Amino acid sequence: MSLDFRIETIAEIDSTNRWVREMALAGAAEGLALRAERQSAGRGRLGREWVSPPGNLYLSLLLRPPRRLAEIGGLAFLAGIAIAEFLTTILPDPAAIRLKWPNDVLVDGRKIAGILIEAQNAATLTPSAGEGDRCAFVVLGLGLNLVSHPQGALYPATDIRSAGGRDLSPEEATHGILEKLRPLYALWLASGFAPIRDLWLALAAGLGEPMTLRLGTETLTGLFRGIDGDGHLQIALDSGDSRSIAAADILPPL
Ligand code: BT5
Repeated sequence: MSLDFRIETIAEIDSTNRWVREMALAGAAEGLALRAERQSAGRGRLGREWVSPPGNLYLSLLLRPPRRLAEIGGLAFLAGIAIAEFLTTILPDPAAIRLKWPNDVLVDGRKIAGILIEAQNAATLTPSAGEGDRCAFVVLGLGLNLVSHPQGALYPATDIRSAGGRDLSPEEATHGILEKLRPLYALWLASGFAPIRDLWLALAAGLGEPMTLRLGTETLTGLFRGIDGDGHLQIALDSGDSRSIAAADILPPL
């Protein structure tokens, strides 16, 4: 099965994720995509900002996978793999490209791309229809730094030009990433998260190494043990316990 994307472009918008979500609520079909030249209010996770000047890639895709909400987190891993695979065709040193849990792509330990998955619960849209925890749609947003990156972010950043890659336009990057994403999405639909997890682990940064995690006001230190079948991070704590973490931030260095 192959998914065809219908890519619209716009010079400026607050957030491509916000717009695609609005179109989805109005009934747009799977495959709608919006690319903006810049965003005035690009968003990250947990209400954070995504710095979005002209020259970089800001893209949001509308997907309608017939899946439960609990399974949707797998798409963030899948998107990271797609971006990493694309970057191996662009950057001089493929070994420098790594994935950081849950949703970042790193080059030489610096964040080059971020992914924001926003899923809509079908039951909220049609409360009487007995939808359980079915997903009505997902907006998969991705930002990839092509020619510039912000300074002073919590996690150090980079861009393709700074990392020694060749100059490429946001259009070219869009097509290159979608080409990698299509077969991965088909694989996920057909076989679930297990093969995605394997691909992700093969590209993961810092496996088996010390890590620091921030969960709200709590800080955890231990060894990064990988991810489980739900995409939760596995950490072997310095205290000797093991924990499985659904959501947190990894602090540098990883
Ligand atoms: C993310 O959040 O990494 C998800 C970013 C998703 C952006 C895309 S762009 C198209 C679509 N439309 C949207 O409105 N969003 C999506 P998070 O893991 O929370 O990381 C955010 C943090 O990364 C910020 O708090 C900064 O520290 C840092 N940051 C912000 N802009 C950055 C950039 N351009 N490059 C690298 N790091 C950045």
